[in-house]
Amino acid sequence: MRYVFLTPLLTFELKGFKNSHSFLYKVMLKDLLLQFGLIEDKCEITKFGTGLINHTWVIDAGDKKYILQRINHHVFKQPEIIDQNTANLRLFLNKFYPDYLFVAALPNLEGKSLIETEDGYFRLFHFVDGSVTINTVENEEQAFEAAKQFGKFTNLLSDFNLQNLGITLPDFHNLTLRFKQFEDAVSNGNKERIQETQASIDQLYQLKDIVNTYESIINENLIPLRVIHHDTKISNVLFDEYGKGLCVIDLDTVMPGYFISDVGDMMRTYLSPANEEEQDLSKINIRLDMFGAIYNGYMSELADKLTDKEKELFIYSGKFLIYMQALRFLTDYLNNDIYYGAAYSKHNLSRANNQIKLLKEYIAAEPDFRKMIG
Ligand code: GN1
Ligand code: MG
Repeated sequence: MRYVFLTPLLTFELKGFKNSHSFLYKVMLKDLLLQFGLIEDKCEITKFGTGLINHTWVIDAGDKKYILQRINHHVFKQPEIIDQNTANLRLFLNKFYPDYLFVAALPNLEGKSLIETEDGYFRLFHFVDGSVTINTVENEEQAFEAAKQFGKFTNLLSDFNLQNLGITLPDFHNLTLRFKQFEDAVSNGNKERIQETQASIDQLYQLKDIVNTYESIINENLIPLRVIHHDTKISNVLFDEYGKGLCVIDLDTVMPGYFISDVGDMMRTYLSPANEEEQDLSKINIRLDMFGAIYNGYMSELADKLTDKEKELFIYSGKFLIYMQALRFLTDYLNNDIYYGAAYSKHNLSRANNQIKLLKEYIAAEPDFRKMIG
C-alpha cells in the first residue's frame, strides 16, 4: 500500500515525523519539547492513533508519558479558539465539578498551552496514568461506558454559558451546507469521477429527506443548543484498567451544537463491527445490542435533561450523521481527495460506499430500534 500525501501539511508529515531520524524532525521536536523542560534525546517518540485530521504522538520521557498533538491549521483555521475554549471549560469544571477528570493542555515554561512553531501549532498533554484507549467497540459495556461519558460531559456542562464557547470549525455539522458542497462537487468536480460514481451520487440524492428533516429541526428551533463534543468515536474515551469510562478527550471540536451530532457519531462508529475503512461491504451490519447500550449509556446521564423532542429524534441522529459522513467522503472524492487524503486509489469512494451501506442497514433496522426504546 502506498500513501499519497496531498496537502503541504501532510508532505511535512512524510518528511518529518515518519522518518524519525531526519534532521528536520530532530531540530523541530528538540525546540518544542525544551519549551516544556523536556530533553528530546531522553524521550521515546511514537506515532499514536488513527485520526485523519490532527496528528498525535506519545512522548515517553522515562518517568512520565505525554501526548503531543499537532493541530491541522488548514482545517482549524483559528487554533487559538480551541485553546480558549479548553481554558474556559476547565475553569467551569474545576469550579463546579472538581472531581471530573479534565485533560487540559499543559502550559510550557512561559505559561502558554498552544505553541505556535513554523511547523504548525502543537499542544502537550499528560498521558493519564493507567488509562486505556480502544479503537473498536467490542462489547456492550464499552458502548455503554462511552455513551455515558459523552452524556456526562454534556450534562455537567448544562449550565455552561455557550457564549464562552467559540466556534472552532464553522458549520462543521451543518447538513444543509454539507449537502450544498456535495451538489457543487457533483456539478464542478472531477468529471471522470462524477461519471464513475453516478450510482453512489444517485443513492445520496434519493436519501435527501434526511436533509429536509434537519432543516425543519433548525428552522423551527425544535431542539436546544448544548455543549457538544462532535467526534464521539470510541478512541476519544479514556477507560480505566477495569473497562470503566474515565472521561472524554480530543476536545478540539467541542462547540455549541445539537445532541444528534454526538449520538449520531456513536451510531456511525459503534454499531457496525467493521469501520469506515472496510472495503468488504458484507461485513457492515448493525449490532442491535450496541444500539441499546448507546441509548442506555447516554440516557443514564441525560434522561432528565433531554427534551421530549430530542428523545423523539434519538433514532434520527444516526441517519443524520451517517448520511453527512457519506456526503463528505463522496464530496472529497469528487474534489480529488483534498480534505481527507487517500491512501489508495478510490479510497474516499470506498469510504463513501461503506457509509451508504451502513446507512441502508441502519434504516432497515429502524423498526427494531423503535421496539427497543419504544
Ligand atoms: C475526521 O481526524 P478524525 O479522524 O478524528 C473528521 C470527522 C470525521 C472523521 C471520519 C475535523 O476526524 O468529522 O467523522 O474524520 N474531523 C474533522 O473518519 O473533519
Ligand atoms: Mg477529532
